[in-house]
Amino acid sequence: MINIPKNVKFLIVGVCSYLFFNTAQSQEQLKLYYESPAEKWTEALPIGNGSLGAMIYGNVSQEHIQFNEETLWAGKPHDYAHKGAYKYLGEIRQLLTDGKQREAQDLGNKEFMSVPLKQIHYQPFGDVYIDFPGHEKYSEYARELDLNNAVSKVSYKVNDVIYKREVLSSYPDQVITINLTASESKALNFSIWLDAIHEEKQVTTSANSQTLEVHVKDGVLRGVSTIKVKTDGKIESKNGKLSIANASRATIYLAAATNYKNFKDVSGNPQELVKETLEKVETKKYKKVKDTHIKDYQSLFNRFQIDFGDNGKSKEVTNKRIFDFWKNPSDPQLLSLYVQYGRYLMIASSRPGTKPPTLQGLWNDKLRPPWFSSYTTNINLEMNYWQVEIANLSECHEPLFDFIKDISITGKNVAKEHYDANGWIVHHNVDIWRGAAPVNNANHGLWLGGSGWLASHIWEHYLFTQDEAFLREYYPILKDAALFYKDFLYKDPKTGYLISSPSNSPEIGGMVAGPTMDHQIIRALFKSVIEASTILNTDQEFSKKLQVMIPKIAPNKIGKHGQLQEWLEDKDDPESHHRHVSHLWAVYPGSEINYEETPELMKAAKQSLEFRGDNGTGWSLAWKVNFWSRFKDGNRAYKLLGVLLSPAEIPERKISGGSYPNLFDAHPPFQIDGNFGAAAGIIEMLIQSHLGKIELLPALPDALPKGAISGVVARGGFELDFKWENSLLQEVIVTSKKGSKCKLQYKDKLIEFDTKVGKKYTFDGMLNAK
Ligand code: FUC
Repeated sequence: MINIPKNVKFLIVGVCSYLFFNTAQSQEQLKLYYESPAEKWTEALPIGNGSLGAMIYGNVSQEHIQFNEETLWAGKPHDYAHKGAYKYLGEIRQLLTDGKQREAQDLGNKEFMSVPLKQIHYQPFGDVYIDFPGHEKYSEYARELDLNNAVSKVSYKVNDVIYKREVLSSYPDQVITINLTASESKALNFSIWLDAIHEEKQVTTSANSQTLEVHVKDGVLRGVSTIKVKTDGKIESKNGKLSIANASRATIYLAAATNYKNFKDVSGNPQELVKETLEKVETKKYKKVKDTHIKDYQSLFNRFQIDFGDNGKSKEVTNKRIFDFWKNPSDPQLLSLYVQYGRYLMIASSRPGTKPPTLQGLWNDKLRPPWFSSYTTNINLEMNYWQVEIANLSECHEPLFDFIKDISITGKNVAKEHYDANGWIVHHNVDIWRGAAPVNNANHGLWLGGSGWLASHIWEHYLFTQDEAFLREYYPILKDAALFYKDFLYKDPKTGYLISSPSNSPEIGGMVAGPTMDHQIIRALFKSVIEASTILNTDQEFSKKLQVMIPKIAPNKIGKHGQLQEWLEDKDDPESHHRHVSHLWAVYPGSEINYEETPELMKAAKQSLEFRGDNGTGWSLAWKVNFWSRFKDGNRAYKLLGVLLSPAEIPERKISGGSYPNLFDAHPPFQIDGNFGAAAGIIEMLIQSHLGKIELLPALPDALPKGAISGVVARGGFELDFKWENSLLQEVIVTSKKGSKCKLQYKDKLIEFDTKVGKKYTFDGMLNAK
């Protein structure tokens, strides 16, 4: 049990009386807890406001807060398209038709790749250090991240004085705020300074503030960050540090900005931006900033609750819980905490006006981060957003739509230069300069599904929100994604089907003609454009062309091992445990393959997943949780969660994937996609709405016999609250946001009813109206 000093009262925020949650306790326990400071970055606790993030170590005698601002990247505005690459398209296709994969890849690498071949890195920004002299010996240490209010806290005792730290990143005030207090007056003495691991850096100190300027090594971006100290003690500037003496409290505001304005423009003035931000906030008291922050955060966070019960383990230290879950996965509250942590991380890294979370979200401490900490679009970036609609954070989807707007511009140029096609195309990776051309190596970089997959998020957002104005705004981008494939699809000389060539099934098997995944994505995209054009009463001609093409696209096929074929040819290796399971895209996140319309394909897809096995990298495990949920096998999904929630760094586990002590997902190394993807997967066990109806508890695992969820969102514009006991539905309330017709299913019972905007409809566990 964590030893929290009796007189440390953690703020319990106004938990409203949720319909199904009399459990202030289940809310109160939405915390990551530790009894010792972080030794490693993956033990530190993340905070963020969408653009400004930090990792807090909680060391006692020297606090370390490593921070990021999302626009500090290497590189400069750049057009990555390979001019005239399209001239080689026909030859590459022919080589593939002739079975000459090696030659096709060689030609691809020589004439078809991005210029330059690689994209560029996301960068760390800086570090705040705080020295507390005399705090080497301490007791009653506690460290936590409270998901109820997005505040990270540290408390401990030195010589009977209780010291407390709170750190938050405020979206309304655009600052990281550090608040330090001592329980006795004048007992707070510390010195604070900024530093960075960039070679080119400069620190200037004034009476009560310090400014760090950094310049990235390989690029044009500059970052400026200022800390400003407010205290009842005495501030002195000495030896490049701000020293604070005889205080009982101090508040430090940190603002940061760069000269990045957008992917074409780096004329921003970070000094000015930082100054303006601080001028607005520095007159405010900490309490005001904190209250505003909590109100803003809770306006998103409190919309959704999930409760699987609590067997007491929620009071234990988080790293121990992860370890115990590996040995015995019976800690239901850890699963609800995991879902809420996914929502917390989304609110912290994707707010209107900010950039989407990268592979590491907002959080990166390395000049050369794994995989550039960029946006990988052959699974990772999309997975980041799988939970966002269902978990009632629809606004947090906005940064992805802004991103899509950007790449529909750079991708248009790539469509022309590489394929002589209209519309826009994005391959498997994108950086902040919105590179859309194929990178790294033609054997995996030349993958054609990126734009189609991203465009599906526009359609999904519409399906959940029924927001026609949004659909109208984004229809041209959705249409142009389809326009590219309309021009690009190629009649396979061997089979006569329309196929995607050249491409690959993400990262397995090299360059091929006609990977199954591409065709699934393209069909789904075409269908969404056809439906959108009907809803918006526009573009009937174009819609007809797509309707004619759909049946000509190479279909899903069942191969000799009973598997869903990953490729046009029946060449799947049943021994392959590759992390990507791309040909099951149509099971999840797509829906073309399902039990009702295509039971044989569903069976084959399940066979393919059996072959891939139950291990995998973090995101791969998360994808499998979603697959098994769609296969309605909750116990198998739960088994995968057991792997995902086991300790990442225990060598005797001998498998990859898992979770770090701060519950960050381990690829390994840390990648945030698994956090988001598994949060979505847990919800997918409880509710699914991809087949024109809402199905309740479609894949409930035996390990979660009792629970409740509220504020969960279904396609069609519905919000639901429901609970279950002894693994049976007890009650459900449907709130209609758009007045659509509702189809609701539980086990074999399906009901259908008309709804009115804003009205609630209550049913018992047999779906009888109450
Ligand atoms: C894809 C995956 C890797 C990793 C990388 C960032 O290339 O195949 O596993 O997640 O993205």
